[in-house]
Amino acid sequence: MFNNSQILLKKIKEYKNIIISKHVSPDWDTQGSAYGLREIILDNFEDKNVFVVGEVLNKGLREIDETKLTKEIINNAILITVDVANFERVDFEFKDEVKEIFKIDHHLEVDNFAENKIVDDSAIACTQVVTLWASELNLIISKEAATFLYFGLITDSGRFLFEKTNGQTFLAAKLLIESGVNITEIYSSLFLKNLELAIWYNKAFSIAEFKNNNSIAIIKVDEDVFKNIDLGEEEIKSALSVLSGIKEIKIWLMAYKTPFNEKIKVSIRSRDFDINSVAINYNGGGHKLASGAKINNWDELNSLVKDLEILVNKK
Ligand SMILES: [Mn+2]
Repeated sequence: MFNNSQILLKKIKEYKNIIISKHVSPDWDTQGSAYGLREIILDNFEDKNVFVVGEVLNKGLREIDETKLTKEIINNAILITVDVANFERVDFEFKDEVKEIFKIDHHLEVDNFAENKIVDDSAIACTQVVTLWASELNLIISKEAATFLYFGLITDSGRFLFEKTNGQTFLAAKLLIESGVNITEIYSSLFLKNLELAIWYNKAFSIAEFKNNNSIAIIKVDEDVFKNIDLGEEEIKSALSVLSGIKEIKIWLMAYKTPFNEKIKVSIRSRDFDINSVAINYNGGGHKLASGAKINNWDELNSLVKDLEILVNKK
């Protein structure tokens, strides 16, 4: 099914030392792919050293495996990158010093940094690619591996809501559930929020501004919010979701200034407008329907919003 399934198998057999790296600012898809693949390799192949490197999601720490690496190991290892399109986003200091690189990904192929790869840009998640690859080769997927992989599948697909969710996504979900994942536990750990976060979501909705006949909605967050609430940047940012799923709102965004950064970061979302085409003009970019930007001041936000209005009104 995938072009290079056998090559990846061959490479794993060939190398004793395997390093798996995530993308910078990890999410569950890259981390679930990395941990899931590590478990699959350890469960199916004898005598392998597998090192997962990079930042640990939500912990602000580096993976402990990084401390176990020596120059000798790195020089003789294969590096498998998961969920990373661009080489510069591979979160590994010594990525230039490994023997070879294999890429597993689901983003558009824009940076040909690995000679061998499995890239399926129709997949909603990288963990979908890892799961279907393992299944194709009849590899054992333990409950532990499946749990890591399911985390990525469920988050990148927005609980099977996003556009690219397809039959292959549900096939991967079926395989993982049959491997024993406890979906209730996973949903609780991902989606149960504490009261403070719920209160912030409520506040975020109440300060939203609506423009262009309600087709554009903006939540502006200044430094004071960060100083007065005991929530991290990711949690504060996640309140953007309170504006999703509302018929009138075609584009919704959050612009926020943290006390630790000079710039104002902007997260932009839409169901059907190519907001990325605007974001790239404001020091940003991402996906067609989910993108980000970085601006210098609140005046620039007005100009960004104007551009979004033009985008909406064009249709
Ligand atoms: Mn992903």
